[in-house]
Amino acid sequence: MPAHIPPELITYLRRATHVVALTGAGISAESGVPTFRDAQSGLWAQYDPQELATAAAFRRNPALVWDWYEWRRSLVAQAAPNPGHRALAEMEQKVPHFTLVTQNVDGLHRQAGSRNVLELHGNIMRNKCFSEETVIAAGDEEPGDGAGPPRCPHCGDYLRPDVVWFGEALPEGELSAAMRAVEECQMLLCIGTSGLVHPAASLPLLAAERGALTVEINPQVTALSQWMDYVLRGPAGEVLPALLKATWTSE
Ligand code: BJW
Repeated sequence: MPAHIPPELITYLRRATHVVALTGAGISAESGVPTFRDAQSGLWAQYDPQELATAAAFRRNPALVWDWYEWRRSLVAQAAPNPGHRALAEMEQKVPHFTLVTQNVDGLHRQAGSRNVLELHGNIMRNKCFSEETVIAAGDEEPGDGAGPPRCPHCGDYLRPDVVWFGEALPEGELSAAMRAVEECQMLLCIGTSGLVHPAASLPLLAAERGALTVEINPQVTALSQWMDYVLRGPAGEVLPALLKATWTSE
């Protein structure tokens, strides 16, 4: 049963001219993509994702980190957008200015039809050179040494997924566009994120500081819950379609 949606929240959303949605792994959970801090399954159960998503881990054991990403890519390749992704794509059509800021690397928002998407942590389906950081198109890689990752066709170093690891800077254009949108919006929806990883986790606080109404959509309490104006407890795949319907079918 989806969370109760307060009527004043519906009125606010209906009148808002600029809305930001910040999403995290939870929105893709109902598509079968495990959240980042979920227990890993099978072979990977013995590894902590926070220990694998670093340049130091890749340097130490490129084959191990590459294989982990190959496993996750196979999950993403089988996944399809769920009603939560689709509700956000539809909301973009209703709100005059709608910015979707995602920490997810799975590309499911664009697949669902969202257009104004800022990917803060990159995209798992792209590769780049470990040393030069040039993005290498699929098919242009040089073969690796058997078990290891493929090689850069220009310099011969390893390729790595084009995602943001701990200790690395977020893509500058995406981060500054996200901050601008957050500073200007009237409402921020914070969906399916634990709110533990910065700078993404600071965005809802920045929105609140600038006077936007903040709403969390998550079945669990998070590090951000206490700062939110409204909390809708429930899975995004149920709460978002309910919010969309309540806001735009009774006008
Ligand atoms: C549902 C649901 C359903 C379940 N519906 N919900 C300030 C303070 C402290 C530390 C720092 C700070 N600033 C920077 C740092 C350091 C660090 C950091 O934040 N560390 C913390 C862990 C302490 N940050 C960084 O290192 C960042 N870089 C940086 O700051 O660089 C500075 C710099 C500047 C200039 C030069 C050089 C450096 C980079 C962070 C990169 C994060 N990367 C990852 C991996 C991406 C690639 C990959 O996927 O492998 O991004 S880590 C991981 O966490 C991934 C995620 O995008 C990110 C956030 O996770 P998310 O999405 O919140 O997922 P979960 O699993 O945590 O939560 C899921 C939620 O869903 C839960 O709440 C569930 O309840 C919920 N849920 N089902 C709705 N159906």
